[in-house]
Amino acid sequence: MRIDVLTLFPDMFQMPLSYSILKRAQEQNIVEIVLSNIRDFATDSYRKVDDKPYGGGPGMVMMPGPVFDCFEHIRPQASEPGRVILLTPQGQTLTQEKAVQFSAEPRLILIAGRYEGFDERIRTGLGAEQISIGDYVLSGGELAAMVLIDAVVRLLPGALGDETGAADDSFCDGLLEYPQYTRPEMFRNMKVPDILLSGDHGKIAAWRNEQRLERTKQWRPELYEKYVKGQAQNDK
Ligand code: 6GU
Repeated sequence: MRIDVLTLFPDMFQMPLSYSILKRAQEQNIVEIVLSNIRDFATDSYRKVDDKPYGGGPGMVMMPGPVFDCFEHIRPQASEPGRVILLTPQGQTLTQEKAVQFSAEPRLILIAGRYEGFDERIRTGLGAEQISIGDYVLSGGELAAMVLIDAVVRLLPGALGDETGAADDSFCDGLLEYPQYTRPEMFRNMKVPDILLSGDHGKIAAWRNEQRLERTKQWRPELYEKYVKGQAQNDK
């Protein structure tokens, strides 16, 4: 997969991309992440990329020119046109289901905005879909783009050392994970549940399933309701 990121702050991406799974996935050519600085495509001597909104109002708006020029520079760099995604709080919320869909694409083109927003013609003219990472306001789309990249890249074949890894995650079937324990058996008077030490793999699997249901019901009742409805649907 190729992921292009159009941003005013490409340096913000260096740290998260240089550790752990994202680092290894790039080294192994599972993903190629190409950062482009929108400001490199500004045309005036001040390298201006934002301007006052028509009709008045507070703040500054990202100008369409530099974003279009940046986009048209990178688009022909790969044979695939790519799915164009604008990171904005107006977008649909990123879910595991969407991450799975994105992970099946050969190319994503992410556009991270700053300032009060994008000129509307960026969305319409580039045929972009909009994605948010939740109902709160960030100072820009960069952190959201990094969240999306992390969620997507770890799903690519070979990205996790252990191939079963992603299938076990919370949300892959709509339930939270079961509790995990490691050594020591007793820690500050807190003991590992006996069943995990029993060696009875059937009982352990059943216990873990119960725990997943119980925890989801208690902590994320809305996910639990959805899961139960889905199960009822499957039984029909
Ligand atoms: Cl994608 N951008 C901004 N600025 N704030 C957000 C967001 C994105 N997702 C949640 N909050």
